[in-house]
Amino acid sequence: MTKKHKQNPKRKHYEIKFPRNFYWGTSMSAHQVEGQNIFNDWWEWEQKGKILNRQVSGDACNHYNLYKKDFAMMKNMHHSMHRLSIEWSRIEQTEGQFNKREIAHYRKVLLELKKDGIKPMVTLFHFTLPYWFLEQGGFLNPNGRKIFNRYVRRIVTELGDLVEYWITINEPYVYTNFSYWEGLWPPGEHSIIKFIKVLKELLHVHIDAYQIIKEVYRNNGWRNSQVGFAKSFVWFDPQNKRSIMGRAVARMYQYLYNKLYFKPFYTGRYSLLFGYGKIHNAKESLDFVGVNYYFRCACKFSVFKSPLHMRLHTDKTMERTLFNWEVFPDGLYYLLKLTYRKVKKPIFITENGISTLDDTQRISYIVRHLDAINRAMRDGVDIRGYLYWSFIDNFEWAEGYTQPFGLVAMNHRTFERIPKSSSQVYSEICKTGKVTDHMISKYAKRIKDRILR
Ligand code: IFM
Repeated sequence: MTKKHKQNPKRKHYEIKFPRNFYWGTSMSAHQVEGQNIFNDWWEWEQKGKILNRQVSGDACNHYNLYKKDFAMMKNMHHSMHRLSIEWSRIEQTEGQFNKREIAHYRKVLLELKKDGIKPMVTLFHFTLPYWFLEQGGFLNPNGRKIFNRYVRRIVTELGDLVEYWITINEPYVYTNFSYWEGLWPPGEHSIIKFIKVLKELLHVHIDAYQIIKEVYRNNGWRNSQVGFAKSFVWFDPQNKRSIMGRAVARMYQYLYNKLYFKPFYTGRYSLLFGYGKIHNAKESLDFVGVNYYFRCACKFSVFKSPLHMRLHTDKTMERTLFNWEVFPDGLYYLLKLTYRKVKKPIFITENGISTLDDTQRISYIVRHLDAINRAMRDGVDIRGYLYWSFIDNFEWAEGYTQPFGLVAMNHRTFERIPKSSSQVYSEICKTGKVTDHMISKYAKRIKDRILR
């Protein structure tokens, strides 16, 4: 018998168990799946040929019309939660005029989820803006927040009785980085000053939206609402562990990218990039943290490269996705512990996923990340649910339809949904709340080796 087995004989059969009330499901956003979102800034941008291979979102996954079918599939896959976004540009096609038909559409969507026993988590801003709003400067406009607040108040008043979980903003850093620093997304700016300005403004956008949601719920006597925002997290390591500059850069990004944005929510104050001083209401404006995690970045010293640009420097020997992102589940474990220690709020994994043509790699990715989440939970981190990105292959922003993240594939001509084998394995996990010994042995052997060690 090997030393390993002598040390830990009972651990030969191993499974990863999650609590009974843990939420399981997937995440999507309106523009990426609905189709024909003709009133937003992305639609405009796409027509200018800005997307890879000059693709356009077009009919996307036709989810706007096929949502019932998609939810029925989710139900069959034992999902208990689904994250979706409301497309502001449908609701307010012209400034100040709210479209009743579109509001009624989203009510039907939410009622359908309810019928299927799937809890919605609703995002208010997921990268797209009404075109008229962008033309007025978007969130750089001194009145921008007020205009957004009006939309928030209206939508929460109309739909709040059907929603408990709200995400105010999706990935503020990713949005501002690509839109205002790297210029790859509308409005295509290259300004660090605007990047910081919008990023700071989005802090206030979140705080205002939080307060509005609470007020609307109070006024209507509705049950408690849970409000958070979804932040993208990246694990940063130095490319060369012996380089002092590399280590310093990795630490700096770790701080600027993963920690800084949360500081106001536990200190009530700004710091560094955002200036100094108190922020009104910040400490009372977060019920949970949405964690979006995909990859690790290996940093080396380079002046004024944006943080997300760093990923281009990653170590070539590591496992990659089709997006060229480095797979690193331990990063999620570290970030969950680090965030919870500071912020002390419940966490939802609001996005985690892989674009790959190899579905076995997808299953392995899910299993390994669930192991990382489970380890963090065993270390005391309060994690309430896991939402895989994404239910179906969809429109991946500047990369168009070239990044298959879905558990389900789609025929772009007929919109037929074609479940991949990962959807079956994930469905089994959602049904039982367990990653079985068989799954670990088959898809993530290294986890088992670690446990037996
Ligand atoms: O598709 C995006 C999503 O809109 C936001 N988070 C990352 C995903 C994959 O890139």
